[in-house]
Amino acid sequence: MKPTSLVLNTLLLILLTASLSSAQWKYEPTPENIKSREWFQDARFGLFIHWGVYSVLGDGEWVMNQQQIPIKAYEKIPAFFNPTEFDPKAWVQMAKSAGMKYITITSKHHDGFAMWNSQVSDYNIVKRTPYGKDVLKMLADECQKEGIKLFFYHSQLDWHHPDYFPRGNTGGSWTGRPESGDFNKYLDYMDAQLTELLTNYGDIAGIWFDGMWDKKDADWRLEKTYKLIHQLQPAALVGSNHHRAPYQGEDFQMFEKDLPGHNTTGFSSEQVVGALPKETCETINNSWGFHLKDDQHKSKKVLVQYLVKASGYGANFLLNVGPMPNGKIQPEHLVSLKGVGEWLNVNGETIYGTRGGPLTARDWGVTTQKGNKVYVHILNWFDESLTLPSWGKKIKSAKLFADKSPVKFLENEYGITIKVPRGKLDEIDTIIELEMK
Ligand code: FHN
Repeated sequence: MKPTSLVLNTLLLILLTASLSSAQWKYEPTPENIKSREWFQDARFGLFIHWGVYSVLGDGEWVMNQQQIPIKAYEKIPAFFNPTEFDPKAWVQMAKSAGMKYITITSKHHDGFAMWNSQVSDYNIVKRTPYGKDVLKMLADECQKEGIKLFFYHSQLDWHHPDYFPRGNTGGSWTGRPESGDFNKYLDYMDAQLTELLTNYGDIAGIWFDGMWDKKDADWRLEKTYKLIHQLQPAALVGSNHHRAPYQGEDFQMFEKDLPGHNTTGFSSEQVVGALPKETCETINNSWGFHLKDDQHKSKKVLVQYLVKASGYGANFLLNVGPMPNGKIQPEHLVSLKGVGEWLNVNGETIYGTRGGPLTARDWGVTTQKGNKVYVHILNWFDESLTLPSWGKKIKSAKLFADKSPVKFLENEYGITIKVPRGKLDEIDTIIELEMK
């Protein structure tokens, strides 16, 4: 029987309304969310943790794809993952001592393995490993106790699920998955696992998505997933490492291994710096997941200067460690984190609660600001005087932050010249505190 024109018109109207409503979706963050964004920008420094069964192989978190390990073989690895020395208390204390205010840990990376007791799939740490404990629950409880906020990194890209189809640029036929599948069924699965993470683990500060770049033109149903997150936890912040301008529903913009607006890695060619709170992430050596041979451990100076530069750009710094399969953090990284914490113990006032300074970044360094204070962070300067362009406000006083000793300054048509005795220059960061009138 031919459908009447009424049926066809009605169908057309439904389709049109649906497409219009999604095209017109305007995300309005809740008051709780706006409050979270302020907290996030004040926090400035977080710990990124990439931890999964891949750490058993000690070859980074991409080992499944790089070695083209079929799912049938990769599924043998969880049986060797037994992190008996995992101590959530020690991890949280390490983060706090480093001056970090939040932790972002991988709940599921691209290998599809759930690091929590998922009821949606038994491909998880409780059901498939001899360790058999829900490490995310253990960490969430400790974070709650210690006042450290917890984000979950969640990979949209999945090299294990059969319905992640059509596949993208990675996790190809070598995985052994069928040449068919229903992507929306996979997204339902992803939403179901996100619901578990946002229901059973207390207050979650946010979701850190990654992997859209694997299928750039796919319909990732962001509106549905983001609405789900904002309904389950209105204060939770959503971010996604898609290297594009932020989408509706996102609450912060992330930059990977680059300061906002820079593109040293080539990841950020399409990325426009938006008005949302910003965060840059970087590895403590050269690897996200545990890598046996990676001894390129960044120095305290490099790490502190990256944190200071990020703050100068009005961005947070999310510094990554990749724990070992026994649940411990590499000793070299414990030392590095301790060093950054010691620096923040002395200079944290010029970082926490600040916003990007009145001057854009310069070769010599950056500025941060808080109230009527401007902090001039001289990172790379050897002369005894430095002239800054005026930003339209007069200086009331100037002092060396380190010892509060007065700093001479001159304001004239050329700008603001400050004089720093060579003997007081600090090889990591010479901070001049300007109090504005
Ligand atoms: O492929 C991931 C990678 O494993 C890691 O998680 C980083 C962290 O920013 N993000 C992707 C690479 O851009």
